[in-house]
Amino acid sequence: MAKPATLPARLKACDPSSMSAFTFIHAADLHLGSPLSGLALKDPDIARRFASAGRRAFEDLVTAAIERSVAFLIVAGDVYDGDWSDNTIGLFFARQVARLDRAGIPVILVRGNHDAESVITRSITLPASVRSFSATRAETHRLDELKVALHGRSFPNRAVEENYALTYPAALPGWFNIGILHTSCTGHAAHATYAPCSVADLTGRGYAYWALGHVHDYAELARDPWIVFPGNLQGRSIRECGPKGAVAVSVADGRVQGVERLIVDQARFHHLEVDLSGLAGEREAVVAIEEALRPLGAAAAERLMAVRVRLHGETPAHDRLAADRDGLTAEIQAAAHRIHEDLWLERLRIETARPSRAVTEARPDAFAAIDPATLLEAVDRDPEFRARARAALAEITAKMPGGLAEAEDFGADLDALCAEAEAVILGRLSGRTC
Ligand SMILES: [Mn+2]
Repeated sequence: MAKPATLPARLKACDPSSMSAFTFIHAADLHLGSPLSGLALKDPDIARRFASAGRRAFEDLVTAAIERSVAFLIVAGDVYDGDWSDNTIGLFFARQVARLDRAGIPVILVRGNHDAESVITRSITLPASVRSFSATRAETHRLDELKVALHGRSFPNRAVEENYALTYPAALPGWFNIGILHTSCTGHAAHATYAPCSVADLTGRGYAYWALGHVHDYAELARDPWIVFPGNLQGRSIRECGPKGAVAVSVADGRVQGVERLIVDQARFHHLEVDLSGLAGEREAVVAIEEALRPLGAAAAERLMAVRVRLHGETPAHDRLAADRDGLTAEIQAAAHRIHEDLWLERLRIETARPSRAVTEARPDAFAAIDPATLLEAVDRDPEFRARARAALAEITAKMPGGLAEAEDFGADLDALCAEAEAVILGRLSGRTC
């Protein structure tokens, strides 16, 4: 009994908050129930694996929280992507937070624009250790044993234009204060403006850590105090590239000692640019693409990897590449599989160009008078043709299912479409004359 008795005696000598050392996890934007969009994969089994990546990422985060015996888990908004179509996604979250509850790890969350009170119409009872914040005013949850004060406010509706940060209470003296806020902060090109605030508004509260959510890229806005966007847990499309996850924040003596990214994404998106300048043929092009893909095998590791390949540069192979898009797509996919079994071609963009002189030089005499490339370029510039092409595009776009036209960037660039059509025609012509 002598040993345990000495510890409280030492604790009493100092302020308890200065003695405690703990780690917590800060996550945001789980977007559970979100479909991974824009994936050009036709295999339904693969598509399903991509679609379940967000749930598996959260499962892994919960496992990491339990293994590390963290003190608590914060989710700074957008647990759900939107209203549940049935109870499946709500039950999934309930099951995961119950794992944390059994491990003695409380969960503290605010609602964001995607899971605002008015957006989510169903509910499932969560363990009592899961605490969420009011949507009418900022409030404080205290974890007495750690002397941690968590300040937060939920979104009542999708759009919050008020500067929520200014409504947050002053820091509790002698406590470790954390602000939890779903916000676009000073603005982000890819994210709508919600609960806008300045960095100065946040630092002015006197908290030790700001757990932000909403912006899907990892960002440290400040380190004194720490103001962090952990990014979303799982990238959902080619617009959300690179490693995704949460952060583990270690605290000792009432101060943040370190912020470590916990990468838990189960599927990753990557943009790959391949310069084919000067390469003579299709085979050389595929070899160059395979070499460019190779480093992604290591990055993929145990996860799915979706890569968008953009080919560019002036190459005599241009017409052939563009003329047989399906064949080239299959060859690139096969090259990707030689590197890693779960390296998937998300989309192929052929933006190479024909070397400007090569076309006319390569033409046999019979074609010199009527050079098809010159003819096509003239058609391309013709205002009447362009007007008809735009009208046709508008007609097709209107008939595409909701959101698809936008997701595919369909018809965004008439010049690129014309260049591709031109290449297809020239590729087929050269195939026939060679
Ligand atoms: Mn959001």
